[in-house]
Amino acid sequence: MPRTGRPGVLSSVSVCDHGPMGQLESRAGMLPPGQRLQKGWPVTHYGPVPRFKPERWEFRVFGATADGGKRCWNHEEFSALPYETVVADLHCVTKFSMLGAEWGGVPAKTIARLAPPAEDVTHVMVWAEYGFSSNLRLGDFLADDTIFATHKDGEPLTAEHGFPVRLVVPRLYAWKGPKWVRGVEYMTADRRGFWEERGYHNIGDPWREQRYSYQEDPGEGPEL
Ligand SMILES: Nc1nc2c(c(=O)[nH]1)N[C@H]1C(S)=C(S)[C@@H](COP(=O)(O)O)O[C@H]1N2
Ligand SMILES: [Mo]
Repeated sequence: MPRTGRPGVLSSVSVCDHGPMGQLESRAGMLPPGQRLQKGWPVTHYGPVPRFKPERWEFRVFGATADGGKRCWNHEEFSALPYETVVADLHCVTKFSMLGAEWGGVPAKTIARLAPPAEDVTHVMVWAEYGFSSNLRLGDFLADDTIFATHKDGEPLTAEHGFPVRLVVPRLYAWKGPKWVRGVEYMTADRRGFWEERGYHNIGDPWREQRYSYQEDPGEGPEL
């Protein structure tokens, strides 16, 4: 895979802008502008770590589905879904980045294949325990490297990192990847999630440094 910079070195990424759906593969292992490399893996989230209750847990796809119904997987069923891995970086808006983790789990596009969205779906809301949520454009959700991760570097996630399932969206800031995911809502119009309502950018592309909602251009997010 060709690389235009050394891993962990901030180079002229801002001039190689391929647009909102850009060629992010070529940027793997590089630091977006304003980010610094983090050794180890810090824990960052709002609120308490939920306790996993296997008998009550389900992963639910709802909203504007193609057939109008809902789709649920219990933990056993979810664990049996086709497992894939993605090597990808995680960029926190508080400016640390973790590079080169191997995430294992179920690609979001697999979920969308098993529980397809209606034709007019434009966005998804990913829901987590305690009502945490984050909204994504359907294109970011369906990107090849967007994955509902159950494992990192071959080990099951720990509770504080999102066990049993967290979303990883390597092309966006890490708040767009809820830990402790419980569901996906297909939407025919955009709506802001938890951090997007509280001052963070509706799209959150780290390569464009889309950190805060005041940076949004017209049309990049629903009115606040
Ligand atoms: N449910 C939930 N998921 C969340 C958050 C949160 O507050 N709640 N914070 C996000 C943010 S801001 C970051 S940087 C990453 C951090 O993941 P980590 O703690 O595994 O490093 O989780 C994201 N997922
Ligand atoms: Mo973050």
